Amino acid sequence: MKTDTGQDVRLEDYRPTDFEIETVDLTFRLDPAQTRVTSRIALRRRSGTKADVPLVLDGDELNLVALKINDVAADNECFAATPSSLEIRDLPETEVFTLEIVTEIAPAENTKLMGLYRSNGVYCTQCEAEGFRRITYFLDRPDVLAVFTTCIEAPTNDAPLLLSNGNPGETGELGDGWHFAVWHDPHPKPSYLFALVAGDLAVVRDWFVTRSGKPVVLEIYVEHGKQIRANYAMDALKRAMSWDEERFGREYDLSVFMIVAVSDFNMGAMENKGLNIFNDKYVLADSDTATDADYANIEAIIAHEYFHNWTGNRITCRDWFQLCLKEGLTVYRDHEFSADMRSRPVKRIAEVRLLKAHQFPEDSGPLAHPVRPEHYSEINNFYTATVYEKGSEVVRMLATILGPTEFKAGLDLYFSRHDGDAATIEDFLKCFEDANQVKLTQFALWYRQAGTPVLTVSARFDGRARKLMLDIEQSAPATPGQPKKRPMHIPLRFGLIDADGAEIKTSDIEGIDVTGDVMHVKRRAHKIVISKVRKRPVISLNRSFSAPINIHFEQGTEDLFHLARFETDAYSRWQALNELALRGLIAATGAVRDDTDIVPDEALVSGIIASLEDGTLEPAMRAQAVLLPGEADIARELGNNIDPDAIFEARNGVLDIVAMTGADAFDKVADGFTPSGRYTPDAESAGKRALYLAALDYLSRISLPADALLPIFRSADNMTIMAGVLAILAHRFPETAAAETALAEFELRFRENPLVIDKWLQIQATIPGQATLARVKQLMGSNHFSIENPNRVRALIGSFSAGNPTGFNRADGAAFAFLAGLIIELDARNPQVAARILTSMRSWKSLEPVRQEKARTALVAISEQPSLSPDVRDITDRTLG
Ligand code: 0A1
Ligand code: ZN
Repeated sequence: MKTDTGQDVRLEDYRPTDFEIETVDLTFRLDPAQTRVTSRIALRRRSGTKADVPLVLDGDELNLVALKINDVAADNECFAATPSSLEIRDLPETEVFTLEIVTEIAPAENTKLMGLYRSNGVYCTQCEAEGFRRITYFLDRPDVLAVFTTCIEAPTNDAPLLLSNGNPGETGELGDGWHFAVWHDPHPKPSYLFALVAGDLAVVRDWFVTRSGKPVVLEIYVEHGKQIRANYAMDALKRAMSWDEERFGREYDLSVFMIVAVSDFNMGAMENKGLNIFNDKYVLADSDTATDADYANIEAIIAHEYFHNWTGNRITCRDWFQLCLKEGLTVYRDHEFSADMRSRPVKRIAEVRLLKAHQFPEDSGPLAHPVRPEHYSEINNFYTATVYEKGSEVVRMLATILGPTEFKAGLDLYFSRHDGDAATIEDFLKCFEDANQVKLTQFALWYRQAGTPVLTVSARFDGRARKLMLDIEQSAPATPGQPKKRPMHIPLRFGLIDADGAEIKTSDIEGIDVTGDVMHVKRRAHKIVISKVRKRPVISLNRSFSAPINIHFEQGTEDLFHLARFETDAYSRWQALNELALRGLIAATGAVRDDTDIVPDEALVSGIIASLEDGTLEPAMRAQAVLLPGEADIARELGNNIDPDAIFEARNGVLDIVAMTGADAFDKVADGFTPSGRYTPDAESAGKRALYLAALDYLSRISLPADALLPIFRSADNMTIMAGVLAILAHRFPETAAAETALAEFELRFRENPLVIDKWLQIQATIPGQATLARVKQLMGSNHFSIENPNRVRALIGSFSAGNPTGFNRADGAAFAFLAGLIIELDARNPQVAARILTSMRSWKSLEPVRQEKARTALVAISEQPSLSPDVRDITDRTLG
């Protein structure tokens, strides 16, 4: 256990190390129970560091076997070793000296999956953020950059494959059935980017020639027999490599790029230099086992990790407070990549949905923190939607504010000025300032202030004077530790649409700076006058979601319908329809709680159906139009006193009405888009499948009973349709013979494929209603579940707690109590995953009082455990507030 338990680390306390590490020579003698790690490090005392300053290296659950200083065994008096640190006094007086540190670790017993561990018989590592210190004592922080050479020794039988970062070097036999391989990484890097893989894996090989003509061997390592399922990942990798050259001028810099898929992984994937390690869920795909969403995720994550080679590896972070420097920027890059590979507006809708579903609740609850936090007690808990997704939105806003050419100039300067550095957000912003002679002082607040800003807008049109008056006020809610906020620079894309649906050109705007179609909201209040507007326009605000904010604008439904029909920006058409639907769902929830009838807004219903039928729209867009806001969206909008059962009932009521009114249209779509021909994972085909499934989902409310869905499920020839129909069956007709039969057939067919079984677990965990808790408990007892595997835990427990509002928020609190028990059990094995799952309780204070009290009791039960990990302790304390 770490000794720095619960210690508050503060950004303001940052100071460089007293020593630098120039080179690291690692030798691993691999053994599941007793791996011996010999680390020779060449250190340099920084100028200004006094000779009597001790060297304190980080460790975590380490066991020191031997220590040499300048090749001489160290005297016991001159060092102190504990599992979490190695302090060396009486160092040589020379500026440069070497240490040789021998530690022993047990990869097979490493259940935290941080450091060196075993996954399905394969040795692998995860070192971000602080895993390297579980391998050897080191200055384990991102601003210590060293050149690594790694020698791996292992029994040839057990581990024919020996990989590490950089370029391959010498290999050979050692006798007694052992062999070795040496890897050298010429790029200085922080320890969190170190990686090692050893085992028996198959490889898929390809190549890429960079635009300056350098050949790169590409290798994806997977379990034997799964090679064919790595082809899509390889294709995505090659596309990402050329795209990064074209769009951002970034070329790859080693002769080999390797990806290894492992089945036990705490997160999605990891960008280790030259040797990315992936959760196999984000590598393996074929049409029988992967859905369209899986393909899209694989494409995005392969690209994300590859893009880190520049934004993260060549330029890394000075300290972990700067995590968004690499993550926000890299997410922005992968979003742009997917937008170019697929449909830009559909991708934007997906991004906004995700942001609102995960980041907005985080930003409005007890776990809210700035994109660049200023203190933390456990860094693992800061790999959040705020750092990643809002971090990406902040970069997007920078691009919007500056304009494409200026944004590119700033980014080019960043790449050239900071190549090889461990940089900060200030360094990043300075590049955009210097390249464009602008000041970004106010913009920088986006990194420092937590909470989703709110723009309150009112509009008045004076026909006589031909003036449109807009009053805009900005505010931001209080968040933990930040009661007051300063006004931020909010880039608000806007447009005015006339009665015929044409865009009104505006040239005469007072009260705010405008560039192109962007208003620069900077003050707390703006009184804006737009002149020369002949007729009353319909106002469209925050086009393409130019800023991650909430807008309070009492815009009439007529106007929203107008936008839903005529907005020229496709994303904004969806936004208008979605806003209307949300209003309808909120009204319906009120009706359910008041025990009155749900009165459908006819215009809304016909608007939804019109979008469904609109053949000029791409199918994916039509699917998005009928995919109404979810229960969580409604809850977020309501904000407090949430009764998930009422929301569920209301939403069902509205969907039933849409289904009945649009029965013919849904029938036509279901017929017209019935999949035929060979499956291909491209976005266009995926859009058609999404539309088909959306139609089936509606029809299942009226004319498509479970018995009719079963044959559709049985005849599906790809996983998208099969899992989609299975979910409709299980969720709409729970416990019917047809649903249970389909679930059983699915299990029988895929019982040997854990990634597919995850879908089976997830579908069941998200069956709405009280009864699901018992099912989850029963599934935990099945041989498909293992608390040791993070994917299984996320599929069953994570989907239940984060994706089943009625099942998880049972009024009797039984599911909260269940989760508390599980978190305590899981925490003892894998604190990082336990802490992450526990964040599903973050919005407990917005529940109605009875559920709220039950949730509090469960959180207190966790909190009262004496031996919680720092990870779970941190989340529990902050959640309880
Ligand atoms: N840097 C990775 C995310 C990551 C973070 C922590 C991990 O282990 C605790 C693993 C991966 C990324 O952004 O993809
Ligand atoms: Zn990342």
